[in-house]
Amino acid sequence: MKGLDDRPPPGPFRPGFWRSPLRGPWLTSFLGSALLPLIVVCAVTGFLSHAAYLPGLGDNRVGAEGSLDLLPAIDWPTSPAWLYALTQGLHVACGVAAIPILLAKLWSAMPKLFEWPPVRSPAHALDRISLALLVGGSLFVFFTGILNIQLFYPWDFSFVRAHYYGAFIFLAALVLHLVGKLPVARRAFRDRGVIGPLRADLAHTEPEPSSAHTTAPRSPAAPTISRRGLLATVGAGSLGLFAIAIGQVAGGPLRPLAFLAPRGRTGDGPNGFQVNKSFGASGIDTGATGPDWRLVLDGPRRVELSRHDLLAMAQRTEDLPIACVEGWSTTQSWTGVPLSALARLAGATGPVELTAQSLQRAGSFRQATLSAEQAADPRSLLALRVNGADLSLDHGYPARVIVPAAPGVHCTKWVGSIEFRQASA
Ligand SMILES: Nc1nc2c(c(=O)[nH]1)N[C@H]1C(S)=C(S)[C@@H](COP(=O)(O)O)O[C@H]1N2
Ligand SMILES: [Mo]
Repeated sequence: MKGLDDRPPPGPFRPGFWRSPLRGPWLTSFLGSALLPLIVVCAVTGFLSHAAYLPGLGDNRVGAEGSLDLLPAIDWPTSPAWLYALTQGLHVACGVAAIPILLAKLWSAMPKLFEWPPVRSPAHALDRISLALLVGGSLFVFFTGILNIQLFYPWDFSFVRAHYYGAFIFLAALVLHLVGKLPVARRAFRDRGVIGPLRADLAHTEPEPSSAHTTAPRSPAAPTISRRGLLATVGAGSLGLFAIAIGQVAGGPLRPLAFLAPRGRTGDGPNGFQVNKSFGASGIDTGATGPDWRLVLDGPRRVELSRHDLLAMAQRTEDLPIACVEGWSTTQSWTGVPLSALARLAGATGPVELTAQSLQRAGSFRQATLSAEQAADPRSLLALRVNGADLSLDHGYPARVIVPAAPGVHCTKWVGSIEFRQASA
């Protein structure tokens, strides 16, 4: 008889505790293979979003001054205009679609979390630490992401920074995990076939062979669902979530599918599209946007313009999307004065960066910096009108910035002043 000390504690640490006949290396490998492409899309588009926020320009960077930028800055282009709508729409839709697969995979690998003895060797210890970082990291990035797009912030750390650094921990653990598990998956797919177990209906659902250190059960119960039944349920959940998330980006007939999106239309008419921060929430005094409002241009020359002055300048109309980091986007027809014309009016020559400052006194996003390329693009506007009507207060009246391909956060509303600076490049 074994000594008492060798016996696992009762409950989930006992090998006989886990009885689902569906669990095993094949199921976990299959779910992992389905999850991986979604994670790759999320990682690539996530880092692109970081680049689009222009970390090289202080005011838009991920962290506070002096925080770590783990990736080199790249110049975010202004074409095609829907670039950020696409990359961030994919980021959010693939992230949301990954959740059912992630949960199913955690369920399938659950016995691994209760291995006994907890550490068998130094290699096993490393394996378990990387597993803890993988499970913790994946839950952290996916759930902070979901809560963020639902506009729920039950924490007091910076979401952007935590999600960004969390992603590095998660991806590093994932690489270690892949290196370790690739042989396991190859063996499972070789022995059972990549889709072999999907052919079995409930009556023919057999447990995978159990041996030490696999998740296949020692004493399997009778199946209550086939593997294909389980995977069809998970897959339908994943596809359904993808569809309702992509409706926020695709718009048109797909838009009503996004019924769980917290930012809906705000009624009909030219200004009836999503609002991020409403005028009411901005804390701006209504008087400040009235006839006395002046736009201050701060460059080699200081210029003050009324809305009337701006409307008397040459107007340009562009169809451009607002594309929010939350994954929604909406293309509207904006009319106003090109930012490059305002730069010239302020006496700027050559490439200039600019910072647009809102009338807003408090809160994030009340100013944004644009690169020289963004400021020079003739489609970058200080918009005064949208879809043929004056901007509504909620969409930034008297004037707002709109820039092709940039994240919505660069499109400052209720602009009070624009500062132009010689670009360093
Ligand atoms: N002054 C100000 N401008 C702002 C914001 C803000 O909070 N304050 N939010 C930004 C963000 S994050 C987005 S996505 C867009 C949304 O524009 P919309 O509300 O007109 O759709 O406005 C941007 N401009
Ligand atoms: Mo946004």
